[in-house]
Amino acid sequence: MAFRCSQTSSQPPNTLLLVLAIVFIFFLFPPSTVSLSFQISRFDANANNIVFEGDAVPFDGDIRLNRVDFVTRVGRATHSEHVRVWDPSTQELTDFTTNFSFIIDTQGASEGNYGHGIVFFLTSVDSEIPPNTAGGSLALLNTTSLLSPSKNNIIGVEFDSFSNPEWDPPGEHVGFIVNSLSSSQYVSWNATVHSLDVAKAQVSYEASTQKLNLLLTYNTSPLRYSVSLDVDLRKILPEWVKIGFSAATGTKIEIHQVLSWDFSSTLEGKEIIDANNNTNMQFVSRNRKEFIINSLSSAEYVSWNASLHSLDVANAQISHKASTKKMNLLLTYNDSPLRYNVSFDVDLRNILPEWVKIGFSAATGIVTETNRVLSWEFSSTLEGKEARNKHGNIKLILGLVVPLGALVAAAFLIVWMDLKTSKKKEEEDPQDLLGEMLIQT
Ligand SMILES: [Ca+2]
Repeated sequence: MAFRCSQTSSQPPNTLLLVLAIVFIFFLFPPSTVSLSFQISRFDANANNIVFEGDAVPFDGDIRLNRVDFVTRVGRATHSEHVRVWDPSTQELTDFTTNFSFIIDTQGASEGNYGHGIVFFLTSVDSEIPPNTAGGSLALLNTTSLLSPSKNNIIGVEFDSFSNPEWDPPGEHVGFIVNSLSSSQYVSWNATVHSLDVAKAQVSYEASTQKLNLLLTYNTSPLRYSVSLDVDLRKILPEWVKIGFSAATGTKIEIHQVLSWDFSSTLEGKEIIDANNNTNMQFVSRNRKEFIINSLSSAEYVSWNASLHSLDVANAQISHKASTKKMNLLLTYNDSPLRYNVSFDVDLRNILPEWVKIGFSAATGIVTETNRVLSWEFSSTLEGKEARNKHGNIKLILGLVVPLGALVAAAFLIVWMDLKTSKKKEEEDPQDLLGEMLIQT
């Protein structure tokens, strides 16, 4: 009632009408979808178009994929935008072409004493570096995922500088890998011959012939490497993929750097993604790395020897007292009188978020041991109910959709009211027709 009164008693809000009409038209005709195309001649440290995982970092305008001050490292750099490979409703495939330049520096090591190479890959958008993928696994597939190749959804162009007898052909090679670390097609190649030389790779896919092609040339060498693979990408990849580079070192190392990268594909489409989720993924990865670096040095410790207690059952008690902010460890053994006691002053509020997960981790390296947990109990005192939101993304979308729906409905109502008013006014004053003109456009 009050609304009607104000409309009839004042001038129509023409500016508001214009804004609401634009909002309405935007939702009726969203911006057209486009295929992916980009050209990067320099990887700026502040740019947000590349997602870095593991060791990978921007480095003087390049991407450095691995650290070389430690062994067995992994790194990945992928583009923040995804590529539509095929359309499930029409079965249409994309064409794409990508050019990138890179350097592998074997640091003067002799053949067989450097490794393990770079891969340009296309894979599922939610793929992150799997655990245990240093060395010949090239930060892509581990011994678990290799057992189920049909679940992997990955195609890679590998520049493999170390021949792993478990899955590689003899000698270094460049070629294609499909859901596996074994090359589907390859040619022999040698990283020592081209160490520090700028490699220029072109990888292209032609939808009409279903051929994937690699051409590799070098700035200061006449050598050229060319490999092709017949592959129907629809049988390997999902509709949308992420693209990028991975590299790994093992006990043999080398430097992997990507200098430039361009890409273009033809198939259009609009991916429904939650941009916030991607940002979080990147944040978590970076945090994870930092956390590992910060925690590998013991804050407090006592000497202890695993071989003294091998196969003996260890009983560990870890407690935290809020009043003293002390964390205590008491470690005893079933068959030994030795006891280990460590205390650590720590304000957990400075280290941990409100809610945490608790558990155990273990790892083996090139030397191994067996680690087993036999029993576990836990109790804490602080009460509270964790606001777990498994459908956070959906709620976010709903949270936006409802007000937008209300906005569009309000736009309709106001425009309709204004039309009524304008028509009424037109009978009295035919000059003021803005509201009606907006309706006609
Ligand atoms: Ca290899």
